[in-house]
Amino acid sequence: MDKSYSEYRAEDIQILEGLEAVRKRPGMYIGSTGTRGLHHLIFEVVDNSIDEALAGFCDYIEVTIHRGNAVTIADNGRGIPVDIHPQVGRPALEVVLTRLHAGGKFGGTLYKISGGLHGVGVSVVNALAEWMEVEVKREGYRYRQAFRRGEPVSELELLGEADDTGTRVTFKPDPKIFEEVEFQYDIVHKRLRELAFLNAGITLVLRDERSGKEKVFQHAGGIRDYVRHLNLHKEVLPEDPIYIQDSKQGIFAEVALQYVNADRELILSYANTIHTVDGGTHESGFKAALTRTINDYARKHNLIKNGAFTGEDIREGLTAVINVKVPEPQFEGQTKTKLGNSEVRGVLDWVVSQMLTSYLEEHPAEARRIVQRVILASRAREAARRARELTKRKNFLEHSTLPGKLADCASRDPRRTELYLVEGDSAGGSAKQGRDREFQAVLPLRGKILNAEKARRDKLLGNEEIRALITAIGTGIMEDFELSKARYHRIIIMTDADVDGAHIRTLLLTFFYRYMKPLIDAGYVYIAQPPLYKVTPKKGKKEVTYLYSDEQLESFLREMGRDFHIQRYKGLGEMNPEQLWETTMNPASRTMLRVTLEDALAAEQLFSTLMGEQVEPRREFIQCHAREVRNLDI
Ligand code: 0RA
Repeated sequence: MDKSYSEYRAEDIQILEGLEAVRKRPGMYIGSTGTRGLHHLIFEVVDNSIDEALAGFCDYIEVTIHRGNAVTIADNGRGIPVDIHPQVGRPALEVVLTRLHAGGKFGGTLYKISGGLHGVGVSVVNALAEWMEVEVKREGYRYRQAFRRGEPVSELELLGEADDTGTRVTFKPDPKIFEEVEFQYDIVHKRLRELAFLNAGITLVLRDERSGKEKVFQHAGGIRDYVRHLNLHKEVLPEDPIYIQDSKQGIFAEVALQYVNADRELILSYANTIHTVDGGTHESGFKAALTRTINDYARKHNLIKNGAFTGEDIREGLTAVINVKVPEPQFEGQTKTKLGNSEVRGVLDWVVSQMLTSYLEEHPAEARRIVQRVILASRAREAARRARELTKRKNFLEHSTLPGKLADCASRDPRRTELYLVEGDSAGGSAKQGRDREFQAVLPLRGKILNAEKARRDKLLGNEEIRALITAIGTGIMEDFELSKARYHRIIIMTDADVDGAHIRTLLLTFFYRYMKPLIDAGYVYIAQPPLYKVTPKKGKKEVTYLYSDEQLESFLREMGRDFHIQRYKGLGEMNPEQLWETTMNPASRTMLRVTLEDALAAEQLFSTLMGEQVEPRREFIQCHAREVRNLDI
């Protein structure tokens, strides 16, 4: 890209301290040394490339996962500077890679991605890499330097001439630091797609040399495309998402929104590309403006008699993505996922009021339909409230006795207790025998009956399986939901590793997402990870090993080299109670996945596609995935 903008001088880089601190306490810098921290290494480097893009110097970023788990991040930004740093007397590249430094000082980037877990610097990645190699093209030349565990192992070398610019970082995570060094395609995929939505105009490419998978992310429509993607295969209003964008007081703000025919509300907010899971001032400014603007419009056009719509009525069925760029973001809360800058609230409120008012005035047909939707939501809420008071629904949810199929646990302390949702009666039997009945409860569910689940609430409550589930969990659903009434703080979905199992998991996640969303927000929902394989040596001591993925099996066989008998589990029913306990239920030895809102949302989207009103997307999906589905069911 254009070199004439390079205003950076080496003395801009502030030096703080060496990297021993990072290797001593990696968690302090990257959050954890588990899967999350591992992937953070990639995202840290990508964030640096995104910073180049935000500063206007980069529009292409490529991530390659190599065999053996090294990874390359390449961009076409200005390239890390290579001139000699005046204080240190070393090339700036070496300084950037070997010293912790203060962010926000380089090259006059307007919106640096910093705060939260991000923004710790490429040097942190270097420190936690077994080895790293950095190649830079800058000012007509190509350079290279290599490192090991954060220390340079070569001088900065001049490799030759170059007619473009960019940075290419390749590293292998240090197995001495990380418990797990296998990069997961899906995690990287998710983040790169998100970054492509948040930065319209940038092309991100993901390549996985282990599997040959490759994906290009490029969304000219930015967050409008994001909203379309979230609402895929749903009935939407308006046809094109409403898009709002403006800059005020150095703060850039954009919002895209659209309604769907459902009763959930989905607002995703971002600040400097960080997903602010706990919201913050950008979200509250947006909500305030949305409520006021819709009420003002309805009043002005005599669509509302007296009173006002509540924010909840107005947000029913809403999908919105909020994206702000703030020069000095403050992230609050334990997980640093809440935007704190108070000036942002006013900016969002102003920008959204102004532009949404214009939109409504200029699109009277859409505006009327939106208000009508809100009126329906408001009436439904009112009717539901009255019905609740009059009928036995509340009684049913609160006082009905526990379902007969539930094998409850002895403890009544929800912080300790777990509920296993198990597919089918036979696996249910093994789980009941294998569990620790002190704190583990088991509820067997029958897949076929669950299949009758329909979006309508009354139908839903008529379903016996669903009723058993609701009473066992104890929280009630939707407006009646009360987290404090949860009878278990871990609700664990345990299904077979086949198509039916995947189907039931999708159904359950969709149900939780639509009717008990706070349960997911609270982190109470888990997916059990039963082993896929049991291997026993053919000769010698018959020591049994359980393996949980194809990758694990492969590396186990590669390392051990001996002859093994391999059994692939087709279902939970093939394990006896002791095996099920040891491999999947025993807290001391099991692994579980905690379900995130994104996981549940993805399940809900899959469910809409498969079960929704629209036939065409379902046919397409089944045709597209027929092969994978067959492969799954071995
Ligand atoms: C320090 C200063 C400048 C850019 C960078 C570092 C930089 C780091 C990375 C990491 C991956 N890709 C990157 N691209 C750039 C500013 C350079 C200037 O002002 O010319």
